[in-house]
Amino acid sequence: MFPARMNWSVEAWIRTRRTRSAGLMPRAERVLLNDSQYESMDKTASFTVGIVGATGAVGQELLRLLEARRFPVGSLRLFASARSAGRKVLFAGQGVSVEEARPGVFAQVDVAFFAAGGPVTRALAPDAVKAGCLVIDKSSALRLDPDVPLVIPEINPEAIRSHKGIIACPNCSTAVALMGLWPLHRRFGLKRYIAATYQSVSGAGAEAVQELEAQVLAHTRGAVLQHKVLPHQIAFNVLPQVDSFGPNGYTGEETKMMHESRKITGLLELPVSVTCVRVPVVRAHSVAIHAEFERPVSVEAAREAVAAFSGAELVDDPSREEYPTPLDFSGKAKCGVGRIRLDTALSNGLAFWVSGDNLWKGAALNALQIAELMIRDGLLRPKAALAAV
Ligand code: 2RA
Repeated sequence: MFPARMNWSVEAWIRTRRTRSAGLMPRAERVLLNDSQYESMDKTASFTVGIVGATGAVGQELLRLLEARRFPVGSLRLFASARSAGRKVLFAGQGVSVEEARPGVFAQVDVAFFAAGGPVTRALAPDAVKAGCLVIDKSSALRLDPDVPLVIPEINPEAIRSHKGIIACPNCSTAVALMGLWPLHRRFGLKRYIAATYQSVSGAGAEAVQELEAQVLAHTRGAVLQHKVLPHQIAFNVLPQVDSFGPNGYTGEETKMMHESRKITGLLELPVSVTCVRVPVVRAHSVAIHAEFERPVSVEAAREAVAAFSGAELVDDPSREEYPTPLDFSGKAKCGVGRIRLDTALSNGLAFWVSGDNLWKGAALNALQIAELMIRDGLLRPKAALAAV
């Protein structure tokens, strides 16, 4: 079993150049265990954990969180494309070889985190399920499949019980928005919401982060700013496009936010209209939300509801110019909610702002929290233990 560590290891901090990119590395003191299910997990069990897409940005965050949150890893299998096979990745002070992700590799794996995109999930998740491995999927491939629960543990934890081998995680902008919307829905009854996102470049992958950095550097040298990952220059700019456009003029990202919000909240007809915008921020997405509710609202009651919600941190003191920012919420388990005020255009309306880590709550952390919950509730057991019964 890998050694459980109390704090971040030095090795974890220097793992790759990618995670050393400015602003991409969260500060150590922000790695919190206090929402981990560790204390109530079965610590006698140890799991064979797989990560598909281990060398990508989300895969790397999963490794850091598995260690920081003391997930009971007995054995670790790292999978990636054939190109990355053979590379060594450091986990808990030991080098782990990356294997090619292909059918047949899941026979011994208890739980596999898929973070390699829709086509890989479609190609390999059924094989993993057949091998008795629980798949926790970050891709968008199966999120709206009625047989696949789409789960944010602070919102719809009960949904994990209906899985048939695969549990999906929401898109990062949906997750961040819902961490602000959910406590307000519980208090006032959500009727509709309209939002604009401010999405960091890490949402588009490590290459987009490098593109932003290269553009900033080129600008300081008076050189031409080139782009190939994002559709236009992102440095000193904002792009009202995340993902490609559909026939109705909305992008894939905007459509995901609408459908996923409905599925997770259970408000199946919820009217949602979103404009998704890429901004030159390295890490953590923000969302400006205008929401209408069934019942009368007040700023005080809204602040109370947010402060009482386990997934959010209230940062809302206009007199001291205090509100959440993406820098402050990079590497935080919770999402920050602030700028809460009465909406001047909606009845029973509130306007507010949420910032949250797209690579953590929007991806790796949410996936890990699902596994922690499954273990805590006795729904995930090592295959070896099951065979011995
Ligand atoms: C983005 N939400 O930020 C996407 C990543 N899934 O581009």
